[in-house]
Amino acid sequence: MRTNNLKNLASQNTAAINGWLSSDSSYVAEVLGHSGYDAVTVDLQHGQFGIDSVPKLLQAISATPAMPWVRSSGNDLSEINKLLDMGAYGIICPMIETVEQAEELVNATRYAPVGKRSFGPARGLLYGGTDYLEHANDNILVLAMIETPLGLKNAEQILQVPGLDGIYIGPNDLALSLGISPTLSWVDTDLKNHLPYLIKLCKQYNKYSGIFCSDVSMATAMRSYGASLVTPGNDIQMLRTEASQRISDFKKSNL
Ligand code: 3PY
Ligand code: MG
Repeated sequence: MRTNNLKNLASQNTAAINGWLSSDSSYVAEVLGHSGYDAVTVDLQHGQFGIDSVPKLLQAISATPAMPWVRSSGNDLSEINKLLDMGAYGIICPMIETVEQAEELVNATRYAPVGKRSFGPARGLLYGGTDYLEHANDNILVLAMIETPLGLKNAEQILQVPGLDGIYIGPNDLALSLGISPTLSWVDTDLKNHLPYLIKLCKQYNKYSGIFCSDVSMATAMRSYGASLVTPGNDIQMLRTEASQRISDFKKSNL
């Protein structure tokens, strides 16, 4: 089976950098994939497209060195089965709050005897290789999103669920559900305690830790705490930031 480079990077204690695709464009997916990211995640939860767009986006990422990942829209066995069959090499599942929900996620992502993933690997087989079935359980990365106070409280137990590789932290929802405005910088809120706590907990249990970051300085700080993978913003955010910067730079000339 094609090696999951993200697992290799983690075993070498090398940071992985992840691109985030919110737009329904295989061209943008391909551009991100060729930009040097180790993985590109198709965001089916908040991206502006439905599941029917996912195959073309994964095909585009598969034509690049980046690993194709998907954030599912929820913790749904049939949707997650389909995303893996479409060739996702990593699954990030939003809003996991309890051990039971983490176990359901493992059931949706792992073949028996570990879980209840149904057989029909389709594009997974094309991208992964003919021995996909034999190695899929060990090779595909499965991360539970911790982004609520209950998830935060149960994180230590969630991390010990067999078959789960680790967690992916959603700082925006975590802030919102703690009554903190997500527009505030994490350093000025209680997130400055919660984020390092979660990342260090993953280290303690030798588990994978990913985190969405608003910018590169946050990504750098999260890596300094030991995060395995950082996502410094999404495609649309980068486009808008760069466009606004160019307009503002031009206007400064007053010509
Ligand atoms: C969050 O920050 O809540 C996320 O889900 C990041 O995409
Ligand atoms: Mg979220």
